[in-house]
Amino acid sequence: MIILKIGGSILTKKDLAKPEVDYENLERIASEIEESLHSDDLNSDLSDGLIIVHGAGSFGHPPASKYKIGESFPIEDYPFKRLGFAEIQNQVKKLNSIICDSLIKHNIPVVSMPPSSFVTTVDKRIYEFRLGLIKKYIKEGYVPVLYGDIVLDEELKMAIISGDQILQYIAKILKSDNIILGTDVNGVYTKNPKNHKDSKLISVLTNLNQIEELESTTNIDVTGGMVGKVKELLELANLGIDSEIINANTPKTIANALQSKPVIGTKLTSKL
Ligand code: IP8
Repeated sequence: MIILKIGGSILTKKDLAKPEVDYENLERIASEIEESLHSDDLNSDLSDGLIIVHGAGSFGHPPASKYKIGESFPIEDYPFKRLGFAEIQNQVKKLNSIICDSLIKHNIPVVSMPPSSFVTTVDKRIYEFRLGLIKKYIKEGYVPVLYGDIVLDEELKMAIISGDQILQYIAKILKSDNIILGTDVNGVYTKNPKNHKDSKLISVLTNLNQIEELESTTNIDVTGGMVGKVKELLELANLGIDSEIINANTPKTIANALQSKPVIGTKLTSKL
């Protein structure tokens, strides 16, 4: 089985304050997934099923930061925070609906699974999760689509869960060994490639010490940008589950990765 995460920075115009879909990227990626699922030499990992997880981009991060989700608050602020919850949940659901529209147009039998309806967290980490239902959909030939969302938290009342945490959780339980993260850069660099010309792409990443500067991405990202992703994926690597970070902005990269063809990127592993 393959778990594919598509970053919010690919599917939305993430640096803009207002929510806006990047329709060009969405259309291209949907057609790359369609081509891969219907290719004649379908690789065995893909024939075992596909789960898509997407980020929230400009639909989720700006309101999550505006409402300071994840910080503790006095109880009299709860009505305001609840409205924030509603607004964020509604925004990311809208993005998910647009993404699913495009995937359906490309003949992909998606089933949208909003995490806020079946996931809870304790101190921002997943606690309850209805994985059995996802497994059933996969068995029936559907492609479940999950996304970064806002959920109930036992301690903080509400928390943001990133698509990366969802991906990590599912991969861990299903012991999936084909995990692909499509981002807007070629992989993990020694320094943020957007700010440092002398940064180098790390082709195999086994630990955080290989990264010289652990700064977050420049755009508003409440879930930690590339550093957040790397931490989730290294945790998987330590359990023997490898993954790769690739550039979903480069045409054909998602298609090639889904079809197990070589692509430029960073492999996260504990095996040298
Ligand atoms: O874009 C964040 O998910 P991510 C979810 O995968 C929200 O980090 C609601 C900001």
